[in-house]
Amino acid sequence: MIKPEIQDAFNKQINAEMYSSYIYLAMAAWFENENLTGMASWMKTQSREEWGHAMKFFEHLHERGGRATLAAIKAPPAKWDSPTVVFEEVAKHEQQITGLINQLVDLAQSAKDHASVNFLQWFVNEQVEEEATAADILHKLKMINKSTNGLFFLDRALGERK
Ligand code: OFO
Repeated sequence: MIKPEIQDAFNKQINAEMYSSYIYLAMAAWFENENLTGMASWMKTQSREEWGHAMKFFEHLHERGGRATLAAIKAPPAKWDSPTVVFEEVAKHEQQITGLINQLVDLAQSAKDHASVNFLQWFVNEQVEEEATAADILHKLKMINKSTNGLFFLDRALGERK
């Protein structure tokens, strides 16, 4: 049976992952409006992945005899000044999520909840990838600066994400 303090913290993380899904969907809508359909498609995939992250916590809670409780999801922003600003926010957001995951690991370790420590390792690894991907796209956007050609090719490349 999962301890109440771990259950509470995991329920908060479900909300944080749902917010991630929501903000990336909002970014997808912004990119659609900017006719950057490759970036919109990348964001929709990212949004679905985040929903999947929330579901991993949901399933873990129920497998351990706990219960997922769902809270209201805060409204994300609706517009950004440029693709670079969007990806700056993605990078910052993922760093915050990494911080939350690390806090969960600390909590699970101090509660001696080995199953949760083990479960959280997937997220520790995932965050390394998430931060690296966001930094890489941001770096490319800064390299191409205001080149329309560069943006066109980056948009096409991001649209190839499965
Ligand atoms: Fe972006 O990794 Fe979950 O939130």
